[in-house]
Amino acid sequence: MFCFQCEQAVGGKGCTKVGACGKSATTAGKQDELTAALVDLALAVGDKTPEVSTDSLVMRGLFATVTNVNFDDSRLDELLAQVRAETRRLGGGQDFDAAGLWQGDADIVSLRSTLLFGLRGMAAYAWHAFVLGKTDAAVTAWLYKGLREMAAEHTVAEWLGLLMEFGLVNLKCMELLDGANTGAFGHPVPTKVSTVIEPGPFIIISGHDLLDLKELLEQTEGRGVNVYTHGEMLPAHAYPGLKKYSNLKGNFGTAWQNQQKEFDAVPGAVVFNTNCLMPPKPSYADRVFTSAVVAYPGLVHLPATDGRIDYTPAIEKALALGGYQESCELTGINGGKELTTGFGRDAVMGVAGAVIDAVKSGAVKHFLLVGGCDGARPGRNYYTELVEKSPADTVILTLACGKYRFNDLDLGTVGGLPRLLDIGQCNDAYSAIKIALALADAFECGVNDLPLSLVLSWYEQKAVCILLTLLALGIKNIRIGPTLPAFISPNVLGVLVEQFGLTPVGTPEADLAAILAK
Ligand code: SF4
Ligand code: SF3
Repeated sequence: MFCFQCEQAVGGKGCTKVGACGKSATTAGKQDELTAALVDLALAVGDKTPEVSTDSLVMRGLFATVTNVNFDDSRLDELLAQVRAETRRLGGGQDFDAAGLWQGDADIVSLRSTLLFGLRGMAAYAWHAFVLGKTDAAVTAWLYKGLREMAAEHTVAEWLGLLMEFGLVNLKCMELLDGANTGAFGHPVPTKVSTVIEPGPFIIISGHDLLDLKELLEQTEGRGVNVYTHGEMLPAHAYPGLKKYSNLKGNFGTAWQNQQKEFDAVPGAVVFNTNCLMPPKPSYADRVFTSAVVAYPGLVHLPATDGRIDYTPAIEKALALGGYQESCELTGINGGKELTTGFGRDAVMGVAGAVIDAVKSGAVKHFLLVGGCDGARPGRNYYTELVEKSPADTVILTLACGKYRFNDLDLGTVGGLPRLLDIGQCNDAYSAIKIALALADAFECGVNDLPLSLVLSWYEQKAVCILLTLLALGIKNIRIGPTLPAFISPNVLGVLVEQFGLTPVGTPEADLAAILAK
């Protein structure tokens, strides 16, 4: 096997025997085959407009190869058979060799892989919008185009051009998902989220798919089963269309990489509807359920009819386990008990006047966007320390699961605003971009001239597509860590540093000093 798509790539180079994520060599091989089959399908589609069922297949096929999503070979076989059948129906063949994905000149492999991983991330976002009935022709068309490029020869300059084109398409995709989520559930409103687990049966839901959560809330309502969010589901509490359910209680645990510890012998059921699923420990494997694109051998996969998930097995498990006897007080990783979320673009722009006044009066000197994916590496304490050490006249904007490094800290207020503003999930990077553009507008300058610095953490392929969007928008001097992607070759890194000022994170003290001197 060879896989180097996430931040856990062994030795900072790649996983070759077994994935650090728990993916087997067989599964990795099947994911490569599936990717190659998707390239063949895209070639067979050519410039025709495919059917919606083909679009859905391409999104699910790409999504199934994202880190910590699908570990189940039989489901990958099913997808592979569907993709090949559709390719044959369109008159195509099995031409693209999976081995070709990771071979060739180091810089070309680097650039081509970056595009492929970005495409996988975007497919996940496109899928979430698709299940809410929203598609964008340019986004869907680019999924096919991007796949076709895997089989094409390009110069370094041409690959870089494609990455920038893709970054702008991914912005459209995040806009599409923003519209789908806010259209279905309203605009997020600032909301305090409890970390106390009440007595009685409960289900924990982890992932990014808000529609799946809504269906779980409907199916558990009146059944005596409470629902708690986990990981990237936390921002769901802020949506009016979801917070109205009285059985949506609070948030359980922290970011994905702590799940094997936090779910140990948990007396409730756990449902994963997207990444990040880790191989479950025996102490809780019997109570973990997967849905939609997520799958793991031996775990019950929730059945679905016309996309509507039947949560009965999880509900029955939660009722049988019975939950905690007494209230269970959990905390964040720093011991804090209160989480606040819901500072999406609508909420922040609603107080734009106060934000602008706070900057003009000098109460707020700098905005730090500290966000992205969390992970297991010890160096990720950097993000906690950076936020803890940032001065009282800074506002911290955050999003995605990296927020769990500091979202239980009490950072107080500045200029009448909370100092820590959780914008939402990783895809709400769209909201962050809108907020930055609105600030630039208000101060009549470019985003790069604002007192705003981006310090990002990355783990998997959704972060790759978001980074490409930020670069395509011309946003410069982004700091990225905790380590650089294994798939970025030294020469490609050189280009990113030179053209975009992309910088690896250093120490919290040195980085803060440099940022605040801006
Ligand atoms: Fe390794 Fe990450 Fe690939 Fe898993 S997804 S095999 S940890 S590089
Ligand atoms: Fe987290 Fe997996 Fe990336 Fe959506 S849940 S941000 S890592």
